[in-house]
Amino acid sequence: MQVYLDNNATTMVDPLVVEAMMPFFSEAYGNPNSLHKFGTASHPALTRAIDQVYKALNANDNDDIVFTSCATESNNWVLKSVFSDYIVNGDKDHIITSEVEHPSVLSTCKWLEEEGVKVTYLPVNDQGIVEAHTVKSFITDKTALVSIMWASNETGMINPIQEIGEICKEKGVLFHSDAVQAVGKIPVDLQATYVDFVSFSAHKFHGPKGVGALFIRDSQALTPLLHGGEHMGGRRSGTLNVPYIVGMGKAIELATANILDTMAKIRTKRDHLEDELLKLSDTFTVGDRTNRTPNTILISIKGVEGEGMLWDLNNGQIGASTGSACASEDLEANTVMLAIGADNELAHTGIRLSLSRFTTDEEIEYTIKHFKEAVARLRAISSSFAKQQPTKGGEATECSIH
Ligand code: C6P
Repeated sequence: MQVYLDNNATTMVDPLVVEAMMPFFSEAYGNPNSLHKFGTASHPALTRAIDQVYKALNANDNDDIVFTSCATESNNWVLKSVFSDYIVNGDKDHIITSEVEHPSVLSTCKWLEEEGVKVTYLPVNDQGIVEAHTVKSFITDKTALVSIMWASNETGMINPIQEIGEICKEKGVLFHSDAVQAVGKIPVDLQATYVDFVSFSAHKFHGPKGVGALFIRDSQALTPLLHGGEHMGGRRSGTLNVPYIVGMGKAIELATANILDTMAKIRTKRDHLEDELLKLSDTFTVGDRTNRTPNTILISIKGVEGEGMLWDLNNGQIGASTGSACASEDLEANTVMLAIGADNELAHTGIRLSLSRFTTDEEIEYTIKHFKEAVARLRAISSSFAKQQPTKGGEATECSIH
């Protein structure tokens, strides 16, 4: 058996999505900007994809949703263009984000700091949450933008986006949310939530890699990141990636059609897996389950190095991660666990397990068995664990690190 439990890194493309995309590679392959019939042949499918995305997110007709190449591009676009429009060409000088954002936000903020921007990296509480009152306390009349992720890729913890949005609105500050780990996993209603810019990416909800989008409330002005042939109304130049946009539309429709039912099914499997793994002594998971995306577990196993655990799981044909896929090669401690307050040793023991709607009960049972055996094997050879007093079972906790 093979078990893929790294769905926060990327997901399998749903076969129905592949089917929807296929005609646009070798049949209706014209450039949609061409005036001939080869170009216009893709227009109905593009219109449908746009409608699917608007409907899935309950966006308003006045809003703009612009397709990009990935969420990294969407995040770069917002941060760099707010810098250009409101800091270089305005009277602001400050951006607020959090310590636990994805590298596409954090690295861009570091670069902006070199350009003279003041950036505040907000801490998180012991649940890994950015608290709304903390955001409020750092906003000044020089703040141009608040950028806080909707849900964490590492812990799955969901931030109080509604509350933060209301604070930003009241203070007249632009609000961006990286919703890569929220869209397709939990309901995202953009008319019910005040947020100016939202980034998301198709490959996190069973669509293809290489296509993302940026939601822009009320189609407000934002200097383009890519200048060129005036595609997408001049918002983002570059020939439209028709098959991938069609795939994104189909994928978001499938992911959100019965989202509450899908969430409940995934949550049941995730909770069973988590309950079983927490029966191991000296293990805990990060964050309250009720405020977490239903597919995610970040578990810490005292005395077991994350990389060793990944290696053993991989030998058992189970794909998991120690955290964000883009940070998995550097063998550093999990930065989110450090931000929550774990010590360095503990922050090396995090394992992220992320399910999808395709994860089966059999795969969960197989993982429970292999995981427990792997922990026993690795603890037997772990010198740091051997040095500790043996702890009785039942001391495992879900929640925070103290
Ligand atoms: N996180 C993970 O293992 P792209 O691939 O550019 O469309 O998405 C980047 C991205 C942005 N924001 C968040 C919150 C993300 O989780 C990701 C991708 C993967 O956690 C790969 S690093």
